[in-house]
Amino acid sequence: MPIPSVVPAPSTIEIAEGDPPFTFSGSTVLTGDPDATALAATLLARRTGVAMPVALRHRQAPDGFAPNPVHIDFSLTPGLPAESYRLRVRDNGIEATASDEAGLFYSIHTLSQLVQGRDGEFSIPSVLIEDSPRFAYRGVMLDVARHFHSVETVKAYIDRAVSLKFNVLHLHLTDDQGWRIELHSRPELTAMASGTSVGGHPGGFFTKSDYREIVDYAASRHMTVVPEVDVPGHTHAVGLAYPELVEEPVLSEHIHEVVHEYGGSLPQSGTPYDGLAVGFSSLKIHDEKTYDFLADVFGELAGMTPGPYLHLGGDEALGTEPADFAEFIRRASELIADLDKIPVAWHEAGAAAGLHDSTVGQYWGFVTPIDGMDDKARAFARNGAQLILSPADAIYLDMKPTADASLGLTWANGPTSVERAYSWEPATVIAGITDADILGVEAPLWTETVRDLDAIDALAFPRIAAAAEAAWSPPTGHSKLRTWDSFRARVGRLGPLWTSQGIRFSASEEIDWS
Ligand code: TNX
Repeated sequence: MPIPSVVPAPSTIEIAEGDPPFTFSGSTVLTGDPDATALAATLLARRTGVAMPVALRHRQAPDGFAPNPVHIDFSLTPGLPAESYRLRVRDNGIEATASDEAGLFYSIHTLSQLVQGRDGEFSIPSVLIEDSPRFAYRGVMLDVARHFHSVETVKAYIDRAVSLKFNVLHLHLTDDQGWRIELHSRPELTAMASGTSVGGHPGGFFTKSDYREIVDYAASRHMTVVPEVDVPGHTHAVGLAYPELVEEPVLSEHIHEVVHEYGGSLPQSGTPYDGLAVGFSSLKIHDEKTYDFLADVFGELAGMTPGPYLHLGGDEALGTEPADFAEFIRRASELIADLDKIPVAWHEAGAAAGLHDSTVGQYWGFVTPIDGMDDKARAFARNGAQLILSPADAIYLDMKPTADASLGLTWANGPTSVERAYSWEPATVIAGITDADILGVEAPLWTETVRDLDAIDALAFPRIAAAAEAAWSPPTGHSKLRTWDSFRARVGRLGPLWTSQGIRFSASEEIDWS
């Protein structure tokens, strides 16, 4: 069977072997849904160099155009599930149908991937694809706290992610090293705590209008933004602006070890932190001023965020007593629920009695859980809420891809090969957790070592495609395409498309790039 170069693998694909392919010619016109035709014109022209006219009226060639043009037609028809589409390619035309704009949007990305050829000779094999997502939540996370990343970079990452059918951008907006979102209720945060990044590199922050620009850009690409304000730990930067809200840094053995390994200085009250250690900071748990602060921050963020989720962090509060942590998580999650948002928290919050029942958990343990992290994750499901799976030894995109890579970390059993990023199955990570308990899959990219878009690309690609397949495609065993060998063959054919999109992917030796 010829290799259909579609990633993530579609639910079903029939390749009409022997049938002539669709070829691009001067008489191809794009017809139908206006948004879809406009996007298809842009993406297909970028890939093929062939500019195709968009017909103004449905199924009609533009004036003065050759008779009997070959159509690529996009239409909305009721009947398919959300985000799903049907794509039929024949030599005499292409038809894409969906029940919603998101479905048509994804059909165009599939079409772009199917284009084969070079140097003016481009074709698309005759296929029939019927495709639906496995999970509703398909996320990528970008840490803009350890190193700040501009609106332009975030938009570029959105474009990359949506082309692999991701529909959530989780922005890690705050951490020990900086506060990256302007809030009118707490102006000191960005005024005092956004100036630097890891390594003493320049910092930055999003103004409220920058944030709106990102939210709107994402929405126009069928993507929801989930903002994270990480509390009660990861809050050293808060202390630069509001020293009365934070505890003294806990200088544990772990902190000394990290400083020894990576350099940098020990965290110090009132001084920006530019190292790589975690777990030394905390908001004051037993002070009402802390909850006034959270009410301001989450309240304003909720008003700026059209999506349903607010992420409260909750990870690695290493210096906080369990009872204090539980009390804090109870109040923070309730506050978010009272704002009519769904709280999201890293899996540690599952250990907190009183966690609001609606809180979605994000699991960052390993594919084979250790240290009881699976117990904490199961607690969310027991509450009747769902889980997002981000197994760190598979889809933490900030792990080194190879031992000699200059970028990336290694703590999660790194380096992480493309094969390891691919070879895991969501429903078997946490015993007792099945598809019904899983909201989705998210691939985080922490940015301790990541300063710009080239570095993002080099770490994310191609492993981000493995995460996309876990999030979108049928489970392992339910499709012939869901094997490592099929995946690497399909990914190997995406190099020219990725290059045409400006993606500086790592040409991993595990893949035969064609
Ligand atoms: C762990 S896993 C973190 C982050 C680091 C990351 C680096 C989790 C929720 N927190 O604070 O940036 O490792 O890989």
